Amino acid sequence: MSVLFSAAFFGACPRQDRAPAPAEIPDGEARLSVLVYITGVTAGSPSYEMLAAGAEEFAAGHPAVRVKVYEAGFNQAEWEEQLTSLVASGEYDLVLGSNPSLPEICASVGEKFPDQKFVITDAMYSGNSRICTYLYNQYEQSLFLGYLAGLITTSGMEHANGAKRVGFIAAQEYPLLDNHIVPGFLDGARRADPGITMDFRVVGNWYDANKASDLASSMIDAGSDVFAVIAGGASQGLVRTAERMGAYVVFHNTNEYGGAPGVIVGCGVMEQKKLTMEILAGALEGKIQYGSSRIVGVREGYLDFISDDPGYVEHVSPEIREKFDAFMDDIRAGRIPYTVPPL
Ligand code: RBF
Repeated sequence: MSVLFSAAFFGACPRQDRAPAPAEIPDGEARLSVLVYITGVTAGSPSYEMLAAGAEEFAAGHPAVRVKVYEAGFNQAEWEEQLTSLVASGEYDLVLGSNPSLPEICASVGEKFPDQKFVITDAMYSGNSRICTYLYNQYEQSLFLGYLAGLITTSGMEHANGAKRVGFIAAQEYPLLDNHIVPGFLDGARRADPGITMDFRVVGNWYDANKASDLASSMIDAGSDVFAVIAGGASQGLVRTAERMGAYVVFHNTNEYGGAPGVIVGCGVMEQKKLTMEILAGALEGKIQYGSSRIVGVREGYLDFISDDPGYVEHVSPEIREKFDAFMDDIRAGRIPYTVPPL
């Protein structure tokens, strides 16, 4: 995929069932049984938390919908086998998940169970009649968070040093991270100042906050003063170290300002809960377009920056906010040209 976006484009498992008594189901409303397949652990990973919350909220408002949330745990080698046995039960009309690596697993499971349907967010896969995907335009979110990081690292804000260096801590490398999230962040930072460099390091898993903390500490010593992090539960290690040593963090996907005021100084938002509820509404009405994939970003209403939180307003200098708010307005209006690399 290579699209110019300037104009118009484009473990163990706690189980939670919503099994309403048949009498509650309105006449004519189809029943829908949904497996929410969490590829990891829900707690600490906002994209999973929002997926589960959206599905449960939808089920709470629709007696005909039954939702089971299954946490597959961190052993990625087990995911396909676990999903296969869940699907083999024949209990679920729909498997709902959120992970770039899931479509391939679903395609393989679907070959054995041809009637199974899958909707996966945070992924791109088309041409399989059992699978529908929605990809968040993470290049775009990383672009604006990177721009904010670039403005801060080159500023006179309290913890900004003279090194013009930003840090990026990732749990693991995968195509969406390597091709969209990291390049978008660097692109954004360099729009603030082309001389900015980036220190990129990998934790090795999605839970080891101590390792993330050690990495952050050595990165701060090496000059990074503003960080991005895509590391699920491990992210908290960076946040605590940035708090202790004096550095800033911009956060993808969720409002984390309150977790470390004055340290987390910029948060994007991913409307995963909204999208989840829309998907289930579509599934209930039989309107999901299996085989298709859709990309959703700021202009489509699924990504944005949270600019009205005290964590931003009270802790980022007025000069930076003025520049960044103007940039966000341009992003929202489609006035910032950029090219999304192939995945
Ligand atoms: N993101 C999380 O927040 N927590 C996770 O445990 C997690 N596990 C992942 C495992 C794999 C194999 C891949 C490819 C991605 C994972 N992600 C996880 C990343 C997530 O899907 C998403 O890309 C990022 O959260 C950025 O939006």
